[in-house]
Amino acid sequence: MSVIPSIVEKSIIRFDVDQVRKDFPVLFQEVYGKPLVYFDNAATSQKPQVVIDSLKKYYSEYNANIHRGVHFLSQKASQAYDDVREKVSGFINAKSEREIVFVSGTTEGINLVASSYGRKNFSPGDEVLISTMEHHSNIVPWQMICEERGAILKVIPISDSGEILMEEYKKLLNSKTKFVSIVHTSNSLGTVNPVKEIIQLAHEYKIPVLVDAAQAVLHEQVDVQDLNCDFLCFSAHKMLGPTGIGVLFGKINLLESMPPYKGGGEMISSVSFEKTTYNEVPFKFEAGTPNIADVISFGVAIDYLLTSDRKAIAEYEQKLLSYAIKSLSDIEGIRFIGTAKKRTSLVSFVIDGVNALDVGMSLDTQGIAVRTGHHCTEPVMDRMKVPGTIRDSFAFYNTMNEIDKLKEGLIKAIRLLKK
Ligand code: 7TS
Repeated sequence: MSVIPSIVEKSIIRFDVDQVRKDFPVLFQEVYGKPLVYFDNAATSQKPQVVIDSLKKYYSEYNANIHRGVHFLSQKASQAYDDVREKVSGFINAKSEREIVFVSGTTEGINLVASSYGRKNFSPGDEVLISTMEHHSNIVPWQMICEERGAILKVIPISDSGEILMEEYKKLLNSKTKFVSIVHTSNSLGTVNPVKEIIQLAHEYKIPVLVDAAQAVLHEQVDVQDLNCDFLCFSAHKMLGPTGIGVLFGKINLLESMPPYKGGGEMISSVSFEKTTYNEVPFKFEAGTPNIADVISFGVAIDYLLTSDRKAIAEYEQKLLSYAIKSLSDIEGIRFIGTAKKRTSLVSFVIDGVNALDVGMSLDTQGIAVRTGHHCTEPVMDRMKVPGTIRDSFAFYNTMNEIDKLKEGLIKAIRLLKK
């Protein structure tokens, strides 16, 4: 990566965004005759050339199914695939690579835990806690399993600024609570939650906690041992990797206690019509041919991030955030939704008298990609009493100049729409 990795250099911030941008080919194009400004990074990040190249290399040089062929290609693919599990384990500081289950993304990770852990452990009258600011993927799987098991889904309220009300959370914890599932960083408000404290409080009641880290892993170092979370999920495509692959981390004793989620090849130890026995963790949860190519290129994305100066990146992204808040604040009629003290690099807002979708479409014609709507967090929109927001989510390859273009674009859109 183009960020200078030397320890000596790291003591002063030298983050060269122009160099970094060269790693991301998609950024160098025009949309409707305008240079692309990509501000939809919370939906999916762009991919560096090395990640793109690794997919091509796999398919053109060593495509083979893994863990079942004695031949050269299969062994090479198996080794590359297995190496990534170890890499992911190091990336989030898991105790062992056995705690890493490959899934298709955050959504599948949460569904796996809700189905497998929930079906085994929830009984009628038990309570499951989530917060108002969850993505739908951390709401619906819990609703489904609660309905099936007769358990009750309880919701931790949030403040007007979009922060978890910790006193309310404490009041909701009790001996009937069987699980807490909480988002690390909100995709629609930008709030970074005090997850470590949330986990500590739940553990006082011996309640396991799942952390949805989909929006966290690109922007900060997430350490599962430091957090002491029981489960954690994230998606590769939001952290420079390909779509279709993600991670469920689970503490080994919990994963071992859980029944399989899907049946098929790879997840078994032996099969007969009388009795089938299951493979050990994590393979017990990985039925069928896995997403080999995407796992391998996910490993390349992790390497890219690990060889970069993540502290410098985080500081740069916070600068982008401050700059955006400051410069967009003087747009007439703007109201930011989500003003928590600790926030990731995204802004979400509404503008008086104009529809968010119309603004998004107008920005698109100017080459600026933003997201509008409820961002799969409808309860957040209800809580904030807005139908949807305009969301600009930044990554380290974005620039202050692009934020200036966004401001100009917004002013132009408002002028056109208010006519
Ligand atoms: N959790 C959070 C906090 C998210 O932001 C998302 C996706 C998910 C879970 C689901 O991730 P997936 O990879 O399984 O789909 N968020 C968004 C978004 O903000 N815009 O598009 C997808």
